[in-house]
Amino acid sequence: MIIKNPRFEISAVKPSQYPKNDLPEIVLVGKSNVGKSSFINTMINRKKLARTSSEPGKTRQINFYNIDEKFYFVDLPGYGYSKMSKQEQEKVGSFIEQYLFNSKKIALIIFLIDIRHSPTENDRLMYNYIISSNKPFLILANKADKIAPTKVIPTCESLQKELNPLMDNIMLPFSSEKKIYKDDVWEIIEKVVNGDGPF
Ligand SMILES: Nc1nc2c(ncn2[C@@H]2O[C@H](COP(=O)(O)OP(=O)(O)OP(=O)(O)O)[C@@H](O)[C@H]2O)c(=O)[nH]1
Ligand SMILES: [Mg+2]
Repeated sequence: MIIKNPRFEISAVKPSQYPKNDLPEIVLVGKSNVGKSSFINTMINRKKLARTSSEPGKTRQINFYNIDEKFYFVDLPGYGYSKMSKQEQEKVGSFIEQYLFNSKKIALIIFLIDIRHSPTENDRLMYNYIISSNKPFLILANKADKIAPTKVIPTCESLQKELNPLMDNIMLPFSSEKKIYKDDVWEIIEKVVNGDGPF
């Protein structure tokens, strides 16, 4: 997909602030610091459209990026940042739940986990939520540049075994640093956005 005019549209903290149109939404979920905001920048070839930080807890609201009036990338806050106050963690958790529960336009959930670590307890909760939501999803084992290239595929497979023993979900490695698997992910996004059925 050739992207011409990606733009930040709105930061929302409640459903009444979500965009009021019918564009499909592709939402990024995952723990804090796993690379959700960076993923958006990578996909659209912009360094700083979505704000990122080496400190976890950067994204605190629900940010909608309008991609050429075709779809939205929805950047959610991450979960599980232990240094955030309990109150703030609860607030962020309720933004995530409220969005996932209320939005009728989610076309694809992109679930990022860190390729270097076993899924966390919160990752498992998110995985179970996604399965029960019945929405299309894709799991990405991010930061693949951080491990040896020969280990990328086997590590991705063993992570998938942990999370999805039946191995029937789609899980790919990804790296915003090295841009690996970017084309494969675009292919899936295009299918979803064009309503071309299962990918
Ligand atoms: N090496 C490497 N670093 C990455 C990759 N993706 C993101 N990062 C780095 O990880 C840090 C966190 O990235 P963000 O994109 O802000 O993470 P996030 O998931 O949006 O974090 P929150 O907004 O706190 O939930 C930044 O320092 C990024 O540069 C990747 O694929 N490889
Ligand atoms: Mg972020």
